[in-house]
Amino acid sequence: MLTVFSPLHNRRTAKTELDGGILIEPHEKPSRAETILARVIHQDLGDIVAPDDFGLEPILRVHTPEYVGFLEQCWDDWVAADKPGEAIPAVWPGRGMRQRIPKDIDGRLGYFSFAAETSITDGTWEAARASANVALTAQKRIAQGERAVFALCRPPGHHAAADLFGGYCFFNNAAIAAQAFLDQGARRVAILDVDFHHGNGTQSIFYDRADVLNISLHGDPDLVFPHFLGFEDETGNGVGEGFNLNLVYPPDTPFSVWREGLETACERIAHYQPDALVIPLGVDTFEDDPISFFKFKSGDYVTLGERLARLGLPTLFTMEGGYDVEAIGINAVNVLEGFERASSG
Ligand code: SP5
Ligand code: ZN
Repeated sequence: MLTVFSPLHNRRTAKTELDGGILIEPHEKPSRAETILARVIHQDLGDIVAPDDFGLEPILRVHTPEYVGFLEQCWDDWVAADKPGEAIPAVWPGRGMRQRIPKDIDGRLGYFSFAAETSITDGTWEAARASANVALTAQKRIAQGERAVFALCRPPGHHAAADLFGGYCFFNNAAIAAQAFLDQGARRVAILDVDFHHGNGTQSIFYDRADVLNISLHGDPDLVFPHFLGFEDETGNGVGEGFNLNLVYPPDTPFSVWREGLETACERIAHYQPDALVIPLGVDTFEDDPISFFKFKSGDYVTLGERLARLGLPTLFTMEGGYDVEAIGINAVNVLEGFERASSG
């Protein structure tokens, strides 16, 4: 399987994540992508290519111009305002307040975010752009005939909405790639999000639409991040009614239980007959993940990849979460190797 990777992910090296009332070293750190890349090489998964630059146009198909402009400017505005640390939102347009974009950088940070764990730093813009280009390059390769491509995206994307960052995400790489398929003539695209967390950004981007079937399996948002979206009664809106599916699971869920939901998801996708499949791939479902509560074992990821391959669809994997850095390479590449084995066999 072809992998797309950009060393520019290293431009995002935040020093702080707000967690438990203190600033910790971020869970979402450069060694995540480097460890996955090392495993791709070690296992001889296939060629590794650098991304092309697609400019802002395909990003603006998913994100608002105001948001994109904010991300580009944020760090400079923060520095110009003489702030001592990294850019962290601390105030939001809560219930009953005005939904307008303020001039002040503190106001803008709150307007364009839904969580405070994700700080913006020097280089975040460049890394987020590179990550979107990684996904778009994978999309282009699939459009040119590749069966499956691994977009080794960092920073991740599935929490980012049209005009919100948070959950370590800035641009929604999976949504940008799905929209690119549609803009190039695909009639329908399916998204199957297997990260531990609900893909709230992806859901909100496509919630009113029938040309994208969005499915997410995740930890119960009554108990974990993103807390305010991802419940099973969210099924889509308007013409999009019936084209969003959330399957939620409690603490300590093993793969043997989760895979029943995977089966439901695969049946829905087969029935939908999409032209392409996008898999936001997080391995924070792992038993040793520091911020999650599922109990997947490394071998389970091979089984997951095998099942996805049996859908027989052109498939684009975007890297999302996974915070046990020691195991992240083995677990992510296990999915891809399982996929390859079931595709050729
Ligand atoms: C892409 C992705 O997986 N994003 C996840 C964002 C999670 N953000 C909230 C993290 C809260 C961590 N609380 C940790 C408690 C650990 N003891
Ligand atoms: Zn996650």
